[in-house]
Amino acid sequence: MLNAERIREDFPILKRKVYGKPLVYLDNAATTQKPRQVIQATNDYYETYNSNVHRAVHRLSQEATAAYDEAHEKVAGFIGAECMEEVVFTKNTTESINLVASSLSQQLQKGDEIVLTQMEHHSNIVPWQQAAKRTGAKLRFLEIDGNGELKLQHNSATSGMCNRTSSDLQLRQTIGKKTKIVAFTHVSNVLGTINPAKEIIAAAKEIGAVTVVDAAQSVPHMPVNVKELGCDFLAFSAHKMLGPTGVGVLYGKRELLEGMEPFLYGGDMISEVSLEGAKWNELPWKFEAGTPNMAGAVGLTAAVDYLQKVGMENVWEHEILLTKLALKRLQEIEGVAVYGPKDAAKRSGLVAFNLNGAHPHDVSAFLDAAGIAVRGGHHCAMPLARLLGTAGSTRASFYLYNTTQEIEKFAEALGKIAAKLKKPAQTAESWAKSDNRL
Ligand code: 7TS
Repeated sequence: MLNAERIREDFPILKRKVYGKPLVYLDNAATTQKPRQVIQATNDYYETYNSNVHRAVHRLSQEATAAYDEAHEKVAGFIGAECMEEVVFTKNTTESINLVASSLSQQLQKGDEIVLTQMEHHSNIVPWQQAAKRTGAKLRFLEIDGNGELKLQHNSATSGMCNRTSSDLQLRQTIGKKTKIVAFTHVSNVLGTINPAKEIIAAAKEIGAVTVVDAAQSVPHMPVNVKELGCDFLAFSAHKMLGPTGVGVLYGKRELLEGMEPFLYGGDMISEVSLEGAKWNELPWKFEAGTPNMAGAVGLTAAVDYLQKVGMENVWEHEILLTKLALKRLQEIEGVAVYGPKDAAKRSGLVAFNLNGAHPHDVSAFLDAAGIAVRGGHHCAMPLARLLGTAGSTRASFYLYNTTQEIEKFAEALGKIAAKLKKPAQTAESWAKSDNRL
């Protein structure tokens, strides 16, 4: 069990006030705040050993190189990768997915299929749309039900096959012989749904498809081990896990990364260049062209250290506690429609909702006036918003430094806003029943 009050001491920004009220920061799915340890590590880098990496022999460059390489080692250990060669640093999750989509698309042909889900962030849709356009491949989507979960558990009565679970069958209706890539979000940034990653990956493996996991909303919040998942690629962002902006991670199985073409070309990603051509550097540098974000990498090391000291099991347990409380309080407010699984065990630490037909931006603005930071809008998942029949939603998302008192404050403020708004609401129940709209 973690001590959120103690943890808050490490986050200078959490002491500030907004409009004279204590800040309640519940926009962690967008980006997280940084502890002093991360800020300090970044400062130390600039104040004492700032230098370019993998280039000069001078002392500063040696120190910067060691710290930059150590960041890869640290991340490899954090996610259970075999070695640092499997950890490529990018700018963010978006760039990590673009890298995979761009490199893998060179192996796609007309008629091949790429399977995504209906709950993807734009970062895990648009790169694949472009890959499909370039190659003639087709996109297919694992569908979601009215509860905001993938439709994997249905039709058990109709399966009629031995040694096959019903979910196996549902997966196999979409993931088939033509599927070359299965790319899906581990946790939805809108619904909070935790997808059955192992099951999806196993189904993809069976037909030899490559798997790409968008872990932007899972790695920061729960223990994630790439070997246990069995995925080929996994992407996430440092800024969503207490680290600096401008650093993303792409995990890739060594043999797959070795067989892929680079994404960007230039300095540091080569081993040899002549006027006629070039040879690529070894992993992971082959995919890290140009001067990287050294200070960001050092900050990421500090962020991983911080999370490991707290313990990812504890982070996760704390978020479940906050989510359960938030769900309970929101359901007590008349006119609130919460999206995603009702069962807190099936979801991560965020809650998206609508209130009395009010625009999410208005709800967010009301909450902002009370010092409560949430996000309103489509959350970069427009296809999902459309499926839900909404223009968007208001989303409160939690992290290790949030407290139960903050959830109470948030619910209390929302209760007051609800009382002001009179229009008839679309309730969670009516939404859940409208499965045919999905
Ligand atoms: N995938 C998921 C599931 C995400 O939630 C996000 C960011 C990304 C990819 C992209 O991450 P980036 O670091 O490359 O931007 N999601 C959000 C959000 O929900 N609100 O702001 C950013």
